Amino acid sequence: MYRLLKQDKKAKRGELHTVHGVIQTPVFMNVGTAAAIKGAVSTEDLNAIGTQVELSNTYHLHVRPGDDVVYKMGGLHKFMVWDKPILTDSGGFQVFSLAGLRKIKEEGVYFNSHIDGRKIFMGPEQSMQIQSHLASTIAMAFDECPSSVAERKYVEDSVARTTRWLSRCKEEMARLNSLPDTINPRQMLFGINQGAIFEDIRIDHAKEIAGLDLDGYAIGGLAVGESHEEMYRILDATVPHLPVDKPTYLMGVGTPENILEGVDRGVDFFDCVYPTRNGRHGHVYTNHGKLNLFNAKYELDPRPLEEGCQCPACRRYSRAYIRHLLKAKEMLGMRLCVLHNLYFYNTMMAEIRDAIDAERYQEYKREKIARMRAGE
Ligand code: PRF
Ligand code: ZN
Repeated sequence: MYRLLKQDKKAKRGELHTVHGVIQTPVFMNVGTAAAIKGAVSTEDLNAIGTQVELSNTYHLHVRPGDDVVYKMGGLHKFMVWDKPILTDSGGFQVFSLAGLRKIKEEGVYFNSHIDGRKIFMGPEQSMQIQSHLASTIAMAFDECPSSVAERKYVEDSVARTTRWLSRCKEEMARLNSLPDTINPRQMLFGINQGAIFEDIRIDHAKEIAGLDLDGYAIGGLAVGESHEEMYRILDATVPHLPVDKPTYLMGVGTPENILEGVDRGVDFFDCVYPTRNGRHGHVYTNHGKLNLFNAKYELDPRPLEEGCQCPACRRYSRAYIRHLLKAKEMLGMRLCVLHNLYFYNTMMAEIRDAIDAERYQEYKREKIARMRAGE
């Protein structure tokens, strides 16, 4: 159940009540694709850096270790020892971005596993069954994410199919939630809006799925190659047609600035691999822009990654030491950068919530972006 606590212009401050606890929104979900945050980050670490929700992927866990293994181990929460909310993405997007040869049919998608090439079929029912086995807090509907340059006719047909798939997801989820041996019988379902960069298709689709009374609504198919301005234009057009009394989730977004702009347009949930992926490459986020620790100017820099940061890396270690670890390919180097980056994102979300509470979101956003753009 979502409670809208406050609105500051279009920015929403809310709470999503789940069987695994309450999520304060706006929130950034920390990405652990294969039930692990890349960079040797444990679930104890996640608790220490302010993580509210972890995100994993249906497709990856189905391929390895297999959702039957996770189910037999009591579900993802027990398996990875994380008792707070988990959102699982449906597999749709990952099949399109990762899998080899694939064929899209009305019943679902035929594709080859990116691990061993084995033939797999996934449709809305299979995706719901796998996510029910994983027993995540929130399951995502099975969708198709058309390319940002797809032609209008292709997008129209694809969105119509995604809508039919959504009805099948809803029906299957209701059936699974009523079975006696389902681990999480109160699993939530979020629908996904698509329509590439065609505003009218987006709006029609948003209106259509808004009537299905789902637990939340995602906007998919963005941050797939279009410009930031195009993404903001689609958000401006689409979000007003999604229910304000349900959470809105912008999938796979983005940079700190993208998140600040998304919140400004009414988005509650975000996820992105940037903080983890960039951290593993020695790129760290700060209030004064992004630093590349491989830069020679940090060789003798005794300062923490960010002055005043309370993350596990900045409380002890210098830029010079972390730079050395990265150059020596020591795992600790990556780990510290990832912890700092996730802490930076999670802390920014807490600042965003405070700013909306205090009705000074515009001012906060303007200042934060200006500071990050100004650099060191
Ligand atoms: N659909 C799904 N997952 C996603 C996306 C999508 O369109 C995106 C697009 N940015 C990221 N993750 N199911
Ligand atoms: Zn830090």
